[in-house]
Amino acid sequence: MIETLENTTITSKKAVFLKEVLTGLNSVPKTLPSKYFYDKIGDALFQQIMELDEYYLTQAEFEIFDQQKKQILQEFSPNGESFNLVEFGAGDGYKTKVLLKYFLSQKVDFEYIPIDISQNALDGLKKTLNQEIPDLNITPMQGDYFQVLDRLSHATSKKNIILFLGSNIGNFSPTESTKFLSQIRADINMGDHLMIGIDLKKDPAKILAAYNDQDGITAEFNLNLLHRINKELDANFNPEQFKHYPFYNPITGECKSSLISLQDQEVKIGNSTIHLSQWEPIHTEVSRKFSLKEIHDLAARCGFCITSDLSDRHGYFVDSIWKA
Ligand code: AVJ
Repeated sequence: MIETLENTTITSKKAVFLKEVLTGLNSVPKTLPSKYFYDKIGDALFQQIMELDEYYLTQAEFEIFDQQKKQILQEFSPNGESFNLVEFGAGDGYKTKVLLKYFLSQKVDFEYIPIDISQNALDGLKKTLNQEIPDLNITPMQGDYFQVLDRLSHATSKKNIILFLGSNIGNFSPTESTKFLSQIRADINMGDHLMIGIDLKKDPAKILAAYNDQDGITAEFNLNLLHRINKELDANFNPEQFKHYPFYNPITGECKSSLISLQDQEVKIGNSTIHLSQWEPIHTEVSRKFSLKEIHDLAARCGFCITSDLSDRHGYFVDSIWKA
């Protein structure tokens, strides 16, 4: 019985994946959804990306936490009140750990609630944190961000602090970000906080290098999408016939990644056949960069007040603290 249920879930997940891939590849221009980057191999490649010199985002946000953790705690808990620390898409916790350790050293009473769609990621995170920070009160929650948030804001009178780090907001279109952040605003209580990490507009060369590293890790990360489709959807992409090509538009702030077809080719996916012309792009990801003014407008549009903008010494990145 259980097996049947599980199989149904697996089958329908696969059906959704297939449908989204075919819809994207039948669009003009062709697109593939970036959320499918993150299978086991994609997770590991992103891990490697975060360690690259060119990928300044991680170091910048790490520096902000390391240098300004005292101020962050002061904003979250001015009178030492306890809170829930809810993180959306926690990943490996590399940056968050700085805050967790500091808060504990200051004897703050808080519960860390990482939320992720992937139970696998959460299990790994819980295991590492239990080893590294045994005193931490951690309650991972698997599921949709908003289900969990809704449960929390109704279940406790405790203050909620939401973390949405790493410039993950950059993957959303302007409409999607407004919708997502307004929904957070609607689900939390007066006085709750959101700390959002956002990559800033800067020298276009610096941005492009972050998405086109020397070692070709980002290229591998982008091409892994084709490998994954081959494995999971019975397709026959030849990844060698595609070139990773990122480009940055300083006006919109969009850094877009694409895969360019190196020749005329046909690809079979399940029962469908897709034609690609030579030099035809498949758009795979947007990583949008913001000006401070755009961040302030976004906060206002979604019903938040900004209480502070914390930046690294180069001014590459900002962790913006918003209050409901
Ligand atoms: C995890 C979505 C923030 O857009 O910078 C890194 C993903 N893509 N290199 C980003 C990514 C290519 C990353 N985010």
